[in-house]
Amino acid sequence: MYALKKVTIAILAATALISAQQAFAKTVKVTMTAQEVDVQTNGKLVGGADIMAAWTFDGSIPGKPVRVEEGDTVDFTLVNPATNKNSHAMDFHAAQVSVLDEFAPVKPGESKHFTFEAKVPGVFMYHCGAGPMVQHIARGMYGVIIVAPKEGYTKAYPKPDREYVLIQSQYFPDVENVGAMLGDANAWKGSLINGKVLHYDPVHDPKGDHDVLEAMPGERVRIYFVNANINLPVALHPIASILDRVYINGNPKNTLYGVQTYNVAVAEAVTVDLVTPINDKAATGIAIVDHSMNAALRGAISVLVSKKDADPAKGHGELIILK
Ligand SMILES: [Cu+2]
Repeated sequence: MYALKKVTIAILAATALISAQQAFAKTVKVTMTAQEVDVQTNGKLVGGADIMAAWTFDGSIPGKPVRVEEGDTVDFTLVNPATNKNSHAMDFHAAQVSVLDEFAPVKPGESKHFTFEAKVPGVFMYHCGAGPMVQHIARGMYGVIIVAPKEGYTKAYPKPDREYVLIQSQYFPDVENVGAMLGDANAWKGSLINGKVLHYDPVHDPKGDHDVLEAMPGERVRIYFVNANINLPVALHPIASILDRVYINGNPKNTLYGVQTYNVAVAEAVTVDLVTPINDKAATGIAIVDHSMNAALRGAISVLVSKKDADPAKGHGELIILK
């Protein structure tokens, strides 16, 4: 009798837990519009042009970050205006659906609606999957979806003081030459970080207008990194620091500690934590680079400045991506 009572209590407790989780799960509406527009890339720095005839989600490279919690339902609509010339599509790496249905191309003048449950926590790429996919990604149609673990912050996944998104991609000046993107190693001229060559690097591009990443001394800075390259892995490395933690695929269940360089595969995303040094005398800098030199010196360097008077807005809200 006693055992039966115990089992009953356990079942009731489990049921209560499940319904509590269901009660917290939300539906998050996300709408994106495919836009074929010119975008500033600073490509001139690596022998291209400053303006790229881009294809984008909502007019910018990358598209906007999508943030949900594990268990949430993403209610997604892709609008492809009649003014566009090409079909576009959406491939969320956080979704487990049908490539032939949800991810199918959408013609100009049409739109596509689908939903999926974000069942797996972590950080995931999204991109346009319309053909030729290589061209749609190279022209800028990608972004990140961050699925926060349902446990929230824990000892294994501490609350960060600031968060930034960095998305790296290969820059091809000739966006029409699909064959070269696939087969000509010299067609690739540099690296874009959040859509621009040396986007956050005033050291190698002193004439540019650079908004560097900022933090205060001793802060935990969490970086959501996506490798949106067409063909090349990224040797993600913080110069003058060590990655305090690497959450493989952004999932706290896959944590590495004290890592100098983490190899990020094409279409992989990873969450890494840096802790800025304590220095009362001067500002300090960390350069987050792709240690593959042909990528670093042609665009893939981002400077994180640690200083007492760091901009309190940076690394929060919409400023997890600096323009
Ligand atoms: Cu597209």
